[in-house]
Amino acid sequence: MTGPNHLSDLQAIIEDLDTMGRLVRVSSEVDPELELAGIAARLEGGPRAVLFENVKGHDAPVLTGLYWSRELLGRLMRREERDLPEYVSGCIRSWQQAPVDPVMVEHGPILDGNRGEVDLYQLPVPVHAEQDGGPYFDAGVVIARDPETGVRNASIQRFMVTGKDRMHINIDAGRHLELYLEKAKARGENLRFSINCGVGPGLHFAAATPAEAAPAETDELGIASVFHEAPLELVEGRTLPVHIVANAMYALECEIVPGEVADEGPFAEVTGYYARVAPRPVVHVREIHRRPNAVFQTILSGVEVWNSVGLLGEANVLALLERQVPGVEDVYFSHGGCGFYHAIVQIAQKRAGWSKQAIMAAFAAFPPLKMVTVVDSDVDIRNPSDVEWAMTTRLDPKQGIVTIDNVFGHGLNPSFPDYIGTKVGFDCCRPFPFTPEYDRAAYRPVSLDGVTMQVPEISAPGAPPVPPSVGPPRKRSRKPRRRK
Ligand SMILES: Cc1cc2nc3c(=O)[nH]c(=O)nc-3n(C[C@H](O)[C@H](O)[C@H](O)COP(=O)(O)O)c2cc1C
Ligand SMILES: [Mn+2]
Repeated sequence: MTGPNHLSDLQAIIEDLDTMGRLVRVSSEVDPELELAGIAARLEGGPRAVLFENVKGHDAPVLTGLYWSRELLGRLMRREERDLPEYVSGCIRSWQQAPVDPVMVEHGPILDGNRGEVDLYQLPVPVHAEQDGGPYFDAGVVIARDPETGVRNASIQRFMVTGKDRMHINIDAGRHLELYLEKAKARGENLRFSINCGVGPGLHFAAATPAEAAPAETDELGIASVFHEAPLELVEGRTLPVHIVANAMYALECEIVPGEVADEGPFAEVTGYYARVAPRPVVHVREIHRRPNAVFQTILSGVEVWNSVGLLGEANVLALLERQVPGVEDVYFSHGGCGFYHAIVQIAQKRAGWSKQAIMAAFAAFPPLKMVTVVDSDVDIRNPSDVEWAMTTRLDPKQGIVTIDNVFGHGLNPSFPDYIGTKVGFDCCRPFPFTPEYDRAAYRPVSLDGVTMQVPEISAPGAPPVPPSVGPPRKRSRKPRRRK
C-alpha cells in the first residue's frame, strides 16, 4: 500500500471535482431551510455535484450531489460507469478475504478546529422537503462499538435536530445499531457513538455495505481501507469513549440513553414518500468537532441514495449470484425501484429452471428487494424499454410469476406495513432449451463514420428550448403557491 488516495478525504474529492469541471458553485445567498434542497432538486442527477458557498446565517459551505450520478462516481473512482458494481464488489471481496483494520492515531485535522459550545444550530443543517419535521443530518457516518465485543460498526442514519444538543434518530429494523442499542440496554449502559459528517466516498461505501456482506461480528470500517489503498485513520473522542474519523469535516460525540424516545419525522425519504412520525431514540450530542475550513455535506434522499445503497446492494447480490447460479452475468437495481426494491438479473441460461433459482437467490441475498426480474443475456438490463420487451414477449404469466406472501421487506416501503408484505419475481427468460422463435432480430452493426448524410436542422415553432445542463434554476412561469 502506498498511502491514502483522494477517495479518503472529502477536501481532496472537492478539488478533484473542481479540476474535472464537475462542481457547480452556487454563489448567491441560499437559505438552508427549503431553498438549498429546492435548488439541489433542480440539479439532481446531473453530471456535476453542487457546492453552496453562501449559506444564509453560516460561514461553512454545503456540498450535495456527490452520489447522484453513477457516471460522475465512475470518474471519481477512475473507472468506467459500467465497471462500478464489479469494482465495488471486488473491494468488498478483498476485505472479506484479507481485512485491513483501521489504525488509531494521536492526531488528525478534525481535532484542529475550535470545539466551543455544543450548538447544532451553528451548523448549516438543511431542512430538505416541504413537510420535513426539522433540519436533518443525513450524510453522516455513524461509528459505534458493540457493547459486548467492542467490534466497530459503520452505518448511515438520519437525525432530526430538535435542540442545541439533541437529535432524534431513525434506526430501521435489523440494523446493527439496533442490535448494539439492545445490548447496551441489557447491560444498563448508554450507547455511545460518533457521527462523522463530510467524509470521502470510500468510507461512505463502507457504511452503506449491507449486513449480508458485512456481518455484525466484522469491523466494516476496513472496507474503507480497501477503497483508500491505506488503513483508515481514527482518533479517540475527547468527551466520550468513541472513535472519530481523523479527517472528517465534522464529528459529533453522541450517546443514546436506552428507552428514551421522542417523535421523529416526517422526512422525505428515498422512496419518494414521507417517513411517518413515530417515537424514536433521542440522541444527546456531548461534543462537536469541526475541521478548519469545514464543508458540510448533505444528501438529497433520491438518486443519491439509489446510487449509493443500490450500487452496494447490487455489487453484493451479483457476487452471491455468481457463486450460486450458473450463467448469471449482471445485476442492476433500477432507479424506478428506488435503488433497492427491484433487481434486474441477466443470465445466460445453461439449464432449465435456473432463471427461477436466480429469483430465489436474489431475494435471499438482499432482504429489502420487493421485485426480481430475470432476463436473458441479449437484454440490456439498464434500459427499461428493453426489460419491458422481455417481459411482454418472453414472460409466461402462468408459469413465470412467483409470489411470496407475508415476508420481511423494507419498512419505508408503504406496501410493507410493519415490514411485512408480498414479493414478486418475474421470469422473463426465453424457454430453455432455446427455440428459434425467441431469437432476437438484428441489423448488421454499421459504423456511420464513412456515411455521407445531409441532416436538416429542426426548428419547430413552440418547441421547448434545450434545457441547460447546469445553471441557475429557471423561473417558474406560474406564480408560486402561497403557503397558508
Ligand atoms: C444517505 C443514506 C441514508 C440512510 N438513512 C438511514 C436511516 O435513516 N436509517 C437506517 O436504519 N438506515 C439508513 N440508511 C441505510 C444504512 O445506512 C445501510 O443499510 C447500512 O448498511 C446499515 O449498516 P448495518 O448493516 O451496519 O446496520 C441510509 C443509507 C444512506 C446511504
Ligand atoms: Mn454493520
